[in-house]
Amino acid sequence: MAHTATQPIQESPAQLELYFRQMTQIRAFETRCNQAYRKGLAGGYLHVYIGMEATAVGWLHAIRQTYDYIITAYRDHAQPLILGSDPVALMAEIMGRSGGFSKGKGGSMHLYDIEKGFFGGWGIVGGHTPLGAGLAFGSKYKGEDRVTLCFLGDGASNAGVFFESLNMAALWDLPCIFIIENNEFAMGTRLEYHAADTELHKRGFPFGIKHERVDGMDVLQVLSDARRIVDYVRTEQKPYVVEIMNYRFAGHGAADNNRDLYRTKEEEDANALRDPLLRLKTYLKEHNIMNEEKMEAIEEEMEDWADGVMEAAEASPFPNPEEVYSDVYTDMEVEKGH
Ligand SMILES: Cc1ncc(C[n+]2csc(CCOP(=O)(O)OP(=O)(O)O)c2C)c(N)n1
Ligand SMILES: [Mg+2]
Repeated sequence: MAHTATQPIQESPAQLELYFRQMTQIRAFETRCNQAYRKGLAGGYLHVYIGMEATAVGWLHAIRQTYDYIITAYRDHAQPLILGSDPVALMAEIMGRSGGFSKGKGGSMHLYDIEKGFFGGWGIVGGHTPLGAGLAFGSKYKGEDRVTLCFLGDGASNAGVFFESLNMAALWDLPCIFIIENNEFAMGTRLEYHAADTELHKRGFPFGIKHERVDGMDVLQVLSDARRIVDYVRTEQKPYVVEIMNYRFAGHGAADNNRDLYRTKEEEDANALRDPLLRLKTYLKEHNIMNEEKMEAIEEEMEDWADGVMEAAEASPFPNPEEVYSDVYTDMEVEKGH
């Protein structure tokens, strides 16, 4: 989608540079995550966000960071990076080290940073969508004007619990934006094989929830749509269903080595032309905001940064096996009446 007069660019050169830096940073971090998995430095399940960077960057710059709430599924590395969570603690968690956010017991799928308003990182497909509704219920109940962003996948949009969440969100006018990241695949199953109606934003229709399909590859378009929708949800205190069009550049998870079983090289090559980083680079060049040299320097800087993050995370020791049962249950007193 080209930038037209209908999308006035309000971004300053410094903001544009920040979006470019963050998208490049996510890609470098995710590339290291895949490498760590292949080297046996990260176990369990690990899913990267390569190709979807513009979605998280655009949406997270449209909210009040650390005030508004965010929750997502297991493809969860990008959001905390954008929010400024400690990258070494993130990588250490992914590598199962004691310096991680959950002392290495959560792993890649369960990142968390509540101080930043980031509520995870959930592995059960669709299972976090009622939690998203619950976060929005909590803020509304307390009379706050927070907005909750609840990201979920195209596959998750078929889960029964998602429809229950939509019902409650509509019934109670919850300020929750359900952002369906349509990356065209649920593991190795293509969209048209898993969804009876592939226009996933229509999931909002039976509940009377406003819904629309938007582009997820152009960070400036994402920002402009996200700002408009966030503004509506914050002001009206009502839910919204967004279907954001992406493509999953990598395999489902780091262990997916058989992409050729469910898609062709031609399809991958065609989608590579939609690369959100490529698109932003073209924009920055065409508008004389940044030249090729400066962009390359930033890319190199991020590669070095990611190497440093990985090295520092690797230096963190593994948790002591005696701690296997600690922090499993909380002994926190729950205040009565809350
Ligand atoms: C309830 C449940 N069923 C099945 C799985 C196994 N599973 C993990 S990811 C996944 C696909 C989900 O695809 P999508 O929602 O499109 O998210 P994406 O991986 O594309 O981000 C499945 C079926 C699971 N984790 N939870
Ligand atoms: Mg998907």
